[in-house]
Amino acid sequence: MRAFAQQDIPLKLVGSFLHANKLPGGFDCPGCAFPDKAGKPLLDSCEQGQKAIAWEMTRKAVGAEFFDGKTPAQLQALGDFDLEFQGRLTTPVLYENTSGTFRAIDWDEAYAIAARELSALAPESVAFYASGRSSNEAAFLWQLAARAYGSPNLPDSSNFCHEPSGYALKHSIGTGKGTCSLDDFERADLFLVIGQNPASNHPRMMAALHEAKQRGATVLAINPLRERGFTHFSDPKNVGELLRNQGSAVADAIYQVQIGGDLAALKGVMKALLESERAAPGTVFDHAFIGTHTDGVDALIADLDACAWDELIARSGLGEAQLRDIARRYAAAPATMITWCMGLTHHPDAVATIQQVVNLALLRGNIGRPGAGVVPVRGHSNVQGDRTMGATSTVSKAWLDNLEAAFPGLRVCRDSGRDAAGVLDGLLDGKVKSLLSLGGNFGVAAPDSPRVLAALERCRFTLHIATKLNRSHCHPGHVGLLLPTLGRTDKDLRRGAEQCISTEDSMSNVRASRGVQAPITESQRSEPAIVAQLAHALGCAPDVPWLALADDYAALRERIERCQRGVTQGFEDYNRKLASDGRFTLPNAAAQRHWNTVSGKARFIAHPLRDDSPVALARKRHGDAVLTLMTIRAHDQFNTTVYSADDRYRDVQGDRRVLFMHANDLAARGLRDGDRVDIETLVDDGHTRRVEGFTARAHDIARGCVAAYFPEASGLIAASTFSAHTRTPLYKEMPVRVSASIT
Ligand SMILES: Nc1nc2c(c(=O)[nH]1)N[C@H]1C(S)=C(S)[C@@H](COP(=O)(O)OP(=O)(O)OC[C@H]3O[C@@H](n4cnc5c(=O)[nH]c(N)nc54)[C@H](O)[C@@H]3O)O[C@H]1N2
Ligand SMILES: Nc1nc2c(c(=O)[nH]1)N[C@H]1C(S)=C(S)[C@@H](COP(=O)(O)OP(=O)(O)OC[C@H]3O[C@@H](n4cnc5c(=O)[nH]c(N)nc54)[C@H](O)[C@@H]3O)O[C@H]1N2
Ligand SMILES: [Mo]
Repeated sequence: MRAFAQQDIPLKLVGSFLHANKLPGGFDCPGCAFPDKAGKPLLDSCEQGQKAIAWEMTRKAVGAEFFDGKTPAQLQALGDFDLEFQGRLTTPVLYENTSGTFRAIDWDEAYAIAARELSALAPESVAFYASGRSSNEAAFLWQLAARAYGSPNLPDSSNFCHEPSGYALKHSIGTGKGTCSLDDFERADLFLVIGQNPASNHPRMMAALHEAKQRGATVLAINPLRERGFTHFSDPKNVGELLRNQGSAVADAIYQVQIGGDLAALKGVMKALLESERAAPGTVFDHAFIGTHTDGVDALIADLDACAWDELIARSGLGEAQLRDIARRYAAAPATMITWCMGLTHHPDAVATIQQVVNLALLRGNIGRPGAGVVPVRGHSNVQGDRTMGATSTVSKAWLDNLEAAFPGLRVCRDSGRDAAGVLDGLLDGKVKSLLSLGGNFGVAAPDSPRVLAALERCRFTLHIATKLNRSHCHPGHVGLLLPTLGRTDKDLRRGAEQCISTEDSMSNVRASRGVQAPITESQRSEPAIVAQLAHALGCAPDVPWLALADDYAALRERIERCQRGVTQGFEDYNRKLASDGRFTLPNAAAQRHWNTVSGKARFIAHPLRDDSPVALARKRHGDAVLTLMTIRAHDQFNTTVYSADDRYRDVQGDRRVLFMHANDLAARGLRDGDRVDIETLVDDGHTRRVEGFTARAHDIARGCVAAYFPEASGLIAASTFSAHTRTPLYKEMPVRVSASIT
């Protein structure tokens, strides 16, 4: 496999580390947030996890000789793959606009410069971004440092990702997390997999679906793209088989919805259910559940009655027969799990759509019983844990009170802070003057990436704590620091004692994780150590024993446990539970049918179909010229990390500047498969967004919809447009025009 060969890591070696991955004491795969099976994690390795591990475990290093004297322009000239391919970062690096070049420095100088810069800035002009790869321990210290310094601005990758899921679930069922465990995969009769490509992005879930299918469960995918993984899936543990693209169909059917058509599609399914229920009362809806546990069903029914079939069909792009087919299969299944990912969240109506998912589940009592539930499948391996640790812009008063109680003398900032959208605004209008990042690639992950990267250069100070070099690092502020950190796979020794960290997966399992190999150099530092040293150097909150906490993660977890009292249930005896079993599961109130909503019930929430999305507005102006663009992941990438330019499930080799189109949409523009095309965004906000020379590829995708890879197409996503309620970027619903390339 290229990813392994490129990293000078033999596949066998990665395998042997995975086999050492037993609890307690194993390590949590940094690949994705899908859980391991308790008791036999070593069986749950997968090709994508192995890639992520090999990428991090590489012995390739990038040091002083690479950086010294280089200008940002020289680094910017490298491609995304080449930047990370340099290897693991090993030395702190400083950029100053006075010299115009980077140079390696030592840690003491790095901390002193960070303290000097942050002291000179107003805390409200500084943002602390967290990507979801760090540990619970690092995330806790990150938010503590930000709040102790006086900044409430804690944007996180979740703002770009599952934010609408958390919001929608919190308001509908009172718990912002998924309600299922892995056991439910073994009991469900039907799986609705909506807006998700698990074969590439959550292969361990694919394995669970594969097993379910073999015992007779039904799997239905709702997706504009006929993703190959649903039709030809092999066991992800068997890399060889995957390479041959063989395997069996996991999905019984794929319903090729229009991009953004899920709200209408789900309404259509519920309308069909309602009609069946009326035809044979008591046979479809779970009246006992609805009566005891929910409110709002009458408003939902009125809304469904008010929707005309014609409109639901036109908006969803699915035929009435298809919608009735989903309804029929759903009504026949004793227990259904509904899972989704970015195909539902990166849209204007994301919250409304996810609340329809909940409505659908509630109609048949499909929450809080075996084999049933609603499951947002998370992205980054610890994105859920980072949130639980308070590393986000909105936290409860109880959390802030607890922080102050856990560290007597500490005063934290209590203002409401900027989320990622707020930070984008601030970067573009100059009010945010400094971005500090605990991992991630903010300038590339953000919409309007070229403008955001340029805004980073206007910052007074930027700081990145990272394992590998990426594009955001190549656009430093007037003063920029890049600090090399240990990753999940590295052994973490603090004062001679090996430390373990903890993470929380997509199903609320908290687990211990220990590195498996010695760090590549002694000069890298752990994330908790770097964050603690920064806070210590800054002199904020002298009452917090920053350095002592960074030397003993168990002591740090004792403080975390105190801060979770009355906020998150399940952290009692945090250290003991990690030490004895290596993992524990946080209770989920909604899964117990306790509804922490305003009404104390699970809520049916009806939503109208809207006409003001950017695509709808563009169609009013440009008619049929408008296509709807989604930006998606290839099989060989992890977010902005590009492992290779191949995407074998979509028959793409050596090219990432590709645009997938329906053959009829190509023909309608006089284009053919393989032609060069230019793509232009049709959002009327005074900015031109255009990419040129992409290769058009005829593909099995819904009419009117096109797909390109992120980050290559990220410059087309307008930062001026967002989802309702959560201001999540519209990475998968941009109006564009495609034309033959002029270049
Ligand atoms: N190997 C690997 N694993 C990963 C990642 C990675 O990059 N690589 N990223 C991680 C992260 S952070 C995340 S968030 C997840 C992402 O996991 P996914 O959400 O599976 O990733 P995307 O490629 O963004 O794919 C979105 C899917 O939604 C579909 N889709 C797009 N628009 C719509 C729509 O309007 N309706 C419906 N029904 N479907 C739609 C697309 O066709 C595609 O199949 O994966 C995580 N795991
Ligand atoms: N156009 C478009 N844009 C998108 C999306 C999309 O679908 N389309 N998806 C969005 C989604 S779902 C997400 S979650 C975001 C992701 O956005 P981010 O989380 O900001 O980006 P990543 O690409 O995951 O970050 C990769 C970098 O993280 C660093 N890194 C890796 N491991 C570690 C570690 O252990 N510690 C530290 N400190 N650093 C580490 C490395 O330097 C690596 O280069 O992107 C969003 N952006
Ligand atoms: Mo994500």
